[in-house]
Amino acid sequence: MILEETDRMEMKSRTEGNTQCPFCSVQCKMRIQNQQNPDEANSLWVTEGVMNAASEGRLCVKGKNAFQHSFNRERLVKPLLRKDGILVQATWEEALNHIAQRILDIQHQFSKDAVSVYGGGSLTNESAYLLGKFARVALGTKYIDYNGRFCMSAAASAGIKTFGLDRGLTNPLSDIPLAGCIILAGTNIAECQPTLMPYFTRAKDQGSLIVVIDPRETATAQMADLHLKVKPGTDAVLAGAMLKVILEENLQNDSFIRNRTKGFDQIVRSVQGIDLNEASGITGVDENLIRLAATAFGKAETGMIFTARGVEQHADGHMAVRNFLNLTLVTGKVGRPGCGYGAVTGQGNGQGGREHGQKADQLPGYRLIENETDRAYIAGVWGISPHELPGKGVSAFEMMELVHEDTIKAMLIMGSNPVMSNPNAGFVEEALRKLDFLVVADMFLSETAEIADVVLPVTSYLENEGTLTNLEGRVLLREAALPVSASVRHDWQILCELAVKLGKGTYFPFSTAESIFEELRLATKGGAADYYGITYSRLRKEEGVYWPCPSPDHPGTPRLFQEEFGHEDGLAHFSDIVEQPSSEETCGIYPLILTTGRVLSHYLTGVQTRRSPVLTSRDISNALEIHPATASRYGIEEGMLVEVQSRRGSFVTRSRYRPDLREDTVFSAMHWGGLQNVNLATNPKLDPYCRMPDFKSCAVYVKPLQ
Ligand SMILES: Nc1nc2c(c(=O)[nH]1)N[C@H]1C(S)=C(S)[C@@H](COP(=O)(O)OP(=O)(O)OC[C@H]3O[C@@H](n4cnc5c(=O)[nH]c(N)nc54)[C@H](O)[C@@H]3O)O[C@H]1N2
Ligand SMILES: Nc1nc2c(c(=O)[nH]1)N[C@H]1C(S)=C(S)[C@@H](COP(=O)(O)OP(=O)(O)OC[C@H]3O[C@@H](n4cnc5c(=O)[nH]c(N)nc54)[C@H](O)[C@@H]3O)O[C@H]1N2
Ligand code: SF4
Ligand SMILES: [Mo]
Repeated sequence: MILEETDRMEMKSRTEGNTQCPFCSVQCKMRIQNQQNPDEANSLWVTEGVMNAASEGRLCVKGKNAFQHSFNRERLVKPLLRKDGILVQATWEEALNHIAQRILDIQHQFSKDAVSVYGGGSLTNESAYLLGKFARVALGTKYIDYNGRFCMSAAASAGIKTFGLDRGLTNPLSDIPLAGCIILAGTNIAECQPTLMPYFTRAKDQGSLIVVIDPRETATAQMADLHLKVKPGTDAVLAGAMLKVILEENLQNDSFIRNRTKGFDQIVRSVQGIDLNEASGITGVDENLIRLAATAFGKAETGMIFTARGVEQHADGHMAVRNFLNLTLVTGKVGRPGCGYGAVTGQGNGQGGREHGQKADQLPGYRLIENETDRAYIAGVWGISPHELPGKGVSAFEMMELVHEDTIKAMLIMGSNPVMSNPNAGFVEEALRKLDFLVVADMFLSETAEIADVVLPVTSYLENEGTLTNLEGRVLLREAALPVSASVRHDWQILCELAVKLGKGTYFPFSTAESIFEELRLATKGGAADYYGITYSRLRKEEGVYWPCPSPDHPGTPRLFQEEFGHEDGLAHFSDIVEQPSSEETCGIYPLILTTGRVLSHYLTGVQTRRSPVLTSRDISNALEIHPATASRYGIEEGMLVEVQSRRGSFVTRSRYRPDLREDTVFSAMHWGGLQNVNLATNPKLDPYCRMPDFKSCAVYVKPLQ
């Protein structure tokens, strides 16, 4: 697994290039340069931010040090094949032949659907698009889903129901300082999209009032004028209570409601049932604070609401977001400068990754696999007959359930580490071990790759050209900063080569990322996420283009819904208010609520950031954040080793006192595996609308281990 000397020399001989950070959805542009220090691989390279409209030249500590994992000695450089129980190096020819043979055997023995595909939001648009096509055309399986199910699905489905269209931010980032009141609900921008913080501090300098809704006093909450320390899992109730206040205080925007929405009367009826005092009891937020936040938002001329995973990763995440969207509609704060909604997208290509067919029910451009017109259109682009297109599959976690039920026998995972990132991870690891055949394409031997039958080494962000769509819906071209070492492949190349081996090569004739993008343009033409007007040459000239962009002379759409919403009637649709949380109940045995999330220096399952010396030295292991009063109740001292046990499983870590945390809540990050993996405890209960698991509220007990 050690990088071969020839590859190391090849990398050292390259000197500089422009690229984009491989991590979060801001997609900061940067320049990487080799300082020609021949001895130490990691000290050779320096990065600096490059000026562009989203990050304005800034980089956070993760982006600055991302190159360290790309040059890490543990980078995979050869395919690995399991022989006699051990992963050994193989040639590409050997590995791809073996995969094709096993896939054909399994499909022959069981069915086409016995082989499944699991994608990710780090893949470029080109690879994500091709993965969807590969599943439907080369494999003919309906079972494909991706890690965005755990990330964006609640906000995406809520946006579609309310606005008729889902795009992370309805407005460009430059609108943020124009907002008179900003609600940040379950989003920790300061640690998760750090280079966006100046947009919010600029807003504050211009007099904006900032409301943060988070059970913890995060670095983001520290800039808030009002911090609502909500009990995890109760945001839907909180947003409903805020709506009640806005209506009671007569702060609604009647003309907007009349001209641009439908369903308001129903809302008026359903808020009548809300009792502020009761809502305060459920959410743990003082009634007065709820009133202050709601009136501030209602009275402001302009305002924006942002939600992220704190609100969305619950079994009622979809409805919780819709309740927040009701607030934007009732006050008429959407579709104009400084007025809009943002689901703060997570992964580098979390936005584009969710548009082009990695999702079980989806075809490119947000087309639907169950819609006859959409099927016919895409079948036409792909040169197959519509009846050859499989139907709708199931969500990511449900695929794991189908493995346990023996329906799915094989899986190809590209750009995800589900052994760590799925809820109830013990059950998921069991599923993946049970598969007849598991293939993982990754840069490293991740926790999931370790148990695979074949591991395929892929290029990193430094070598991989392609487009990514940032949280604003702005499509960006990431050039390859460095040439590819001969021994690794791009994700899309792997798919093309495998398609040939499966006898479907004619549908995958691509030799460059751009040639795939050309087909993607066509496939999205006329769809909701329309990329038809976007070309590589435009992306090189302009600083990215916002979709929808239906023709080459169209300027793109930075601000959505200025005149019409995405529904056929052109209106936005209010939704019913939720009055009760759906999270797991605490009890005498499991008295505390565990919520999970992130820290600044690590990224997702940490496969990349734990291999960066600078980043890993900032946070070497996980911690359980706990209020000192709660800790003393359970005999836990600061820094003690503790076990956190839920109804499903437990993880072990050290305690960290957080006097600013709610006393009924503990928090831990998701970046560490093995015994430290929080997902051994989390709840796989799925949201009925979008199949999002309840990552952010499960009942636990905590006990000291020393
Ligand atoms: N440093 C870093 N940055 C990242 C990532 C990373 O792993 N590390 N990952 C990227 C990805 S893929 C994503 S999806 C985004 C995630 O970005 P965020 O959603 O901002 O990150 P989280 O830490 O998961 O959760 C945000 C906040 O929600 C709070 N929270 C927990 N439960 C609740 C609740 O019930 N209600 C409310 N209102 N708040 C709650 C947590 O205390 C936390 O501060 O970040 C992206 N950026
Ligand atoms: N408890 C808890 N669990 C969570 C969350 C939470 O807040 N709490 N958040 C959820 C969220 S929002 C997300 S997005 C998921 C993410 O969880 P995962 O889907 O597991 O995401 P990563 O950790 O980024 O894993 C990506 C893997 O792909 C590899 N990789 C990176 N880039 C590429 C590429 O271009 N090609 C290929 N082939 N491989 C690549 C990396 O090395 C890594 O091994 O986790 C979810 N799980
Ligand atoms: S992690 Fe996000 S904010 Fe930090 S440099 Fe990368 S893209 Fe920018
Ligand atoms: Mo995410």
